[in-house]
Amino acid sequence: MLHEWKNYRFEDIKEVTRKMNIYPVDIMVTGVTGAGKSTTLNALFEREVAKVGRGVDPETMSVISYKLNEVARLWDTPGLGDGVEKDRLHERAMVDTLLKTYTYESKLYGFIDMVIVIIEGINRDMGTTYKLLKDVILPHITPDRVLVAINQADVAMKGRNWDYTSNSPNQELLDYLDNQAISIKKRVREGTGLDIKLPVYYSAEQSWNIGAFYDFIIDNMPVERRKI
Ligand SMILES: Nc1nc2c(ncn2[C@@H]2O[C@H](COP(=O)(O)OP(=O)(O)OP(=O)(O)O)[C@@H](O)[C@H]2O)c(=O)[nH]1
Ligand SMILES: [Mg+2]
Repeated sequence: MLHEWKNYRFEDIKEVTRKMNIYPVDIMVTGVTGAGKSTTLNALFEREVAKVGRGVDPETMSVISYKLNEVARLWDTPGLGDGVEKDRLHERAMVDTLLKTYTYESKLYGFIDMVIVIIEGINRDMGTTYKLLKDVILPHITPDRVLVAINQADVAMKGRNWDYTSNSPNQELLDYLDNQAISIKKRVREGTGLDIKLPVYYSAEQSWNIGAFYDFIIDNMPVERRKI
């Protein structure tokens, strides 16, 4: 089934931006290198806007924004886990983005309205994600504006229990993903002290559950500008 994700729940997002009186809402997409941030953007745009890594090398090297439509803009970021030197640069670029401000009626506001942290379905090591949350994100934006989502649902069990014909998981994989979501929520709390909303899972590569991913974002959009 072909979706027009670009216009998905357009009126709902528009209503949120109308209430906040900002156009568009700015959403920063973060996560360790290879989590699938750029692939996620491409899934939403339904074309290759962001360059995706094809080898073992990380792909995105700077923060780049893409306007999805009149009401939503997405910010792709470079992933951490690419060596000490590069991580430092990438962290700086993300912090700079989170520190971007604008003035409206002589008050100062943060440019980025919300942050999505993308985790891989096969999340071996959560350490880099904790670091991202603790050192980069949480010092600069309040936790209610931070969401965690699980990508690569298709390979969460190393490709097992994914039906490539119907392009969907079987019940066993679904159960596994449900447990993963609960487990990640718990681990994030233990690792960072942050009590996140139960993550949704999806596959950017297979375009599966993109609607749930997008609903998660839309239903948890902030209600006001980000005061600094
Ligand atoms: N199987 C599977 N592979 C995926 C999925 N999403 C992304 N990938 C693959 O993971 C690799 C990395 O994807 P990217 O989108 O470049 O990851 P990124 O998070 O943008 O990485 P950096 O730009 O290095 O931070 C690519 O080979 C993608 O094809 C998914 O849902 N399932
Ligand atoms: Mg990328």
